[in-house]
Amino acid sequence: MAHFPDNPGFTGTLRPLRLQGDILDMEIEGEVPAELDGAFHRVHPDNQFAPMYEDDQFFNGDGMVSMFRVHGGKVDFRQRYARTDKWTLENRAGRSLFGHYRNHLTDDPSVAGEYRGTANTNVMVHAGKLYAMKEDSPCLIMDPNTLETSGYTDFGGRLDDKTFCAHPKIDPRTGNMCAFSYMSKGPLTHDMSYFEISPEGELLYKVEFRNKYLCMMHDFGITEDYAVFNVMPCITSLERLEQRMPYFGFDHSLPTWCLVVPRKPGANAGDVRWFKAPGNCFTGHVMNAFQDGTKIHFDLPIAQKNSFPFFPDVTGAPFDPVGGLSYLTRWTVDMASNGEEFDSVTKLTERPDEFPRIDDRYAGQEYRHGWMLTFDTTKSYEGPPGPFVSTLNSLCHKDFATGEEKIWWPGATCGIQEPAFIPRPGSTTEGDGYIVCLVDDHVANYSDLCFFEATRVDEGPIARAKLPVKLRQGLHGNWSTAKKLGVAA
Ligand code: V55
Ligand code: FE
Repeated sequence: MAHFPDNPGFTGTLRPLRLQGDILDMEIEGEVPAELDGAFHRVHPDNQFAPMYEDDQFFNGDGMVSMFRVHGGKVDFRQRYARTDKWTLENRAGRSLFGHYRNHLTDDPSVAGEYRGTANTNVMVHAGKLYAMKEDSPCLIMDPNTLETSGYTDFGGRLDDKTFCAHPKIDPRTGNMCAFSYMSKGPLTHDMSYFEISPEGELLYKVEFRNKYLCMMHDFGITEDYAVFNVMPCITSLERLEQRMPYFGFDHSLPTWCLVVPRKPGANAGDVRWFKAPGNCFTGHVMNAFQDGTKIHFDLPIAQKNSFPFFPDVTGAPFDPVGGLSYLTRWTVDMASNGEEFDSVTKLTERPDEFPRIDDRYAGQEYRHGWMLTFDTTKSYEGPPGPFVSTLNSLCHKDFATGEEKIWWPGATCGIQEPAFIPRPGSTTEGDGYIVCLVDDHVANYSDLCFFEATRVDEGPIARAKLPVKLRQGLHGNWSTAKKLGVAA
C-alpha cells in the first residue's frame, strides 16, 4: 500500500504519476508538420515508491523518461522509468532504500556505497544512445527508441569521474558532446573536470581543475575556445549532511564567479580563469555563450536573491520570492584583462524568465534567437497550488536583433514546461523551425505536447498532441532527428 506524503511536494500539481506505457498514434488537434521525423525526449522526477522521508524534495524523484516520436504528421508516445541502480535496488525491495536528496547518511544500510543517482534531470541522444543524467552520478545509457536502460557508463573505462553533469552541449562545429563533472572524485570533493565526447561516444580529452567552494554546479556554456561556468554559493558541507539539513543552502556572503576553462587537450588547473561578479547573485540555466574578440559573452537568467526555497538561506533568512525572480542577463569578461574584474553586466529583458533555450546549431556562437519561459504578470493562475505554476506562466521568443519579445500564455488553469527547438528539415537559417513544449492543464488533468512556429509563438500552437493523462512537472528535454535515433528511412 503506497502512502505518499500529504504535503505540497506530492499533492496538487505535484501528485505522483508513476505510469509507464505506450500510446500509438496520439490524438492530434491541428496539424503536426508532416516534414518532421524524429523524437522529443524529456524527463520528470517521479518516485517509484513513497519516499523514506515525508519532506523528501522534488529533485529527488526517480527519472521518468517520456518520448514523443514524431513522423508523417503522427505522434507516438512512450514513457519508461530510467532504471538506475537505485531504481533496481528499490524495485527488488519493493520500497524506498535511499533517503534524502544527496545525503547518503540517511540511506538504508543495505545500499551503502551504491550510486544514488535518479537520472531525473535531462535526456539527450548522442552516439546512438539516450543519455539520462543526474549531476551526482555517472551518465545512464538508455535505448533512444525502446527506452530500455542498459546502465551507467564510464565510456569504455576512459572516464573515471564519479559524476557527469546534466547539461552537456553539442558543439555544432565538431559534433562533440561538451560536458563536465563536479565532485568528480566523490561526494563533497572540490574536483571538477571538463571533457568532450566524440560523435562516436569516445572520450577525447579531459581538463581537471578545482572549485572555489563546494556548491551546486548545474549548467554551463561553451564558446569556440572555452567552457564557461557560473559558480554561485549554493553550497553544501559534511556538517549539513550530518545535521540532516537540506543538501544545499545559499550563502549571500560569498562571491559569485564566472569560471573560464580552455577547451584544449593538455590544458590543466593552471589554465583556468576566475572572474568575480560585481555582487553576490543567484545564477540559473544558461542560454548561450560566445566569443567577441578577446571578450566572452555569457547569457543566463540571474536573480538578486536565492531562487530555490527548498535550498534555504544559510543564515535562516526567509525566502524572498521577489528577489528570487531571475532576468536574462549578459555577463561579459575580457580574457585580455589581467585581473578578476568583470567587463560588464547587462540585463537583457524586463520580464522574469527561466528555462532559456536556443537553436542548438548556434551553441557557442553569436546568435539571434532565444526562447524561454517567462512571467507575464498581467495573467493569473487559477488551478490547484503548485511550486512552478504561479510564475513562468508563458512561452517567450526573444529576437536579439530587434529586441522584440513575443509571448504566448496557455490559460489560467495551465502550467508550461521547458521549450525545445526543432530545426526545419532542410533549412540552416537560425530560428527557422518549430518549438515544442508541454502544456499541463491542472484542472482538466491533461497534458498536451504543443507545436509552434518558432519565431511566431504568440500565434499559439499549430498543433497539440493530446495525452489522456497529465505528466508531472519536468526538467529538461531535447529533439533528435530520425537519423540521430538510427531509424531514418
Ligand atoms: C537542479 C535540478 C536537479 C538537481 C540539481 O534545476 C539542480 C536545477 C532535478 O534535479 O539535482
Ligand atoms: Fe537544469
